[in-house]
Amino acid sequence: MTRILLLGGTSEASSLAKTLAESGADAVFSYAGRTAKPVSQPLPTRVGGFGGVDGLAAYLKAEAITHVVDATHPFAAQMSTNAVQACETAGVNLCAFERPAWQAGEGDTWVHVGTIGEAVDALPEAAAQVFLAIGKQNLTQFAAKPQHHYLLRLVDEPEAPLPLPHTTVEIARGPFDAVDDTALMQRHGITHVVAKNAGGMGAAAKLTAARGLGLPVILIGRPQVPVRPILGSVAEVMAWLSHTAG
Ligand code: 3Y8
Ligand code: NAP
Repeated sequence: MTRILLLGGTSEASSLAKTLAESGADAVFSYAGRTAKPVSQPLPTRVGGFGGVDGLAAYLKAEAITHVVDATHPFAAQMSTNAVQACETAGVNLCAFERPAWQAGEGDTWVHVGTIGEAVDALPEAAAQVFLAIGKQNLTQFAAKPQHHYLLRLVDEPEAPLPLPHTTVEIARGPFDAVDDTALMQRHGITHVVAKNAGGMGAAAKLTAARGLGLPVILIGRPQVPVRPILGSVAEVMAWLSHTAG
């Protein structure tokens, strides 16, 4: 009997959840609990970590999970790594459902970097207006360049003081729109954009806006995760589930 754990937190996970619910699949949706009010899902939903690899392996056994679909964000490298190890231990089928990385197009001025630290190094010495659209978890390293004014877009109001001296905080949850992002970046006189190569549509608006405004984008490459099958559409995941059933 197929029972699915869907590791969520992305637009892909939400679209898969809808199809699974419509098909009457026995599935559980999982959030990390990173945001105050995550978007509700049409599946039974659990929130919070599993307690590392062992905790996830124990959960898979206790819940008689037969398939894990890792539809977490390409930068959720710890979750993806844990899923590979836990599914191996528990003998559970695993696939990733992931969107491809963004590719530069005509008119894009992208500076590719490998880490957050390299993104900080890629910022100029002279004070600039930086749209730091990477969320809340990786801000501290930018304190090495306090001379810039940082426009931060966060999902929730920050609970603790921010680690940067000059900031403007925009509270918003994507997916975002290029027209709105263009107006936002013009309003704040943005000169540089820093982004993760998330891929997908939900966060691409700022790249389109940067292209239109002729601004450079410092683009952080994806972290390494262990090899596992990667599918690119809801249809492929549904086919994988039926091919590996039983
Ligand atoms: C908690 C669930 C859906 C999913 C929507 C996608 C699109 C909108 C764009 C910018 C970039 C960023 C950030 C972003 C986007 C989607 C998707 C996506 C980027 C929610 C969500 C959770 C999170 C966690 C949050 C991180 C942060 C990253 C903001 C829900 C809204 C910057 C990633 O405050 C925090 O601690 C936020 C943490 C991880 C990255 C970071 O390191 O700070 N996402 N985002 C999930 C959980 O608890 O398991 O609250 O409803 C989901 C979405 N965020 O269902 O339609 O699919 O990517 N999320 C990035 O790409 O760089 C914003 O501002 O331009
Ligand atoms: P991460 O660094 O890879 O994971 C850290 C820990 O958070 C994991 O070890 C696990 O805790 C827990 N966790 C992560 N995702 C989970 C999930 N879907 N369900 C249950 N526990 C989860 O993860 P992250 O980058 O903080 O991402 C957290 C969530 O935000 C994920 O759902 C991800 O899809 C979403 N998201 C992240 C980004 C991003 O830029 N990182 C962007 C958009 C959405 P235990 O070890 O205790 O099991």
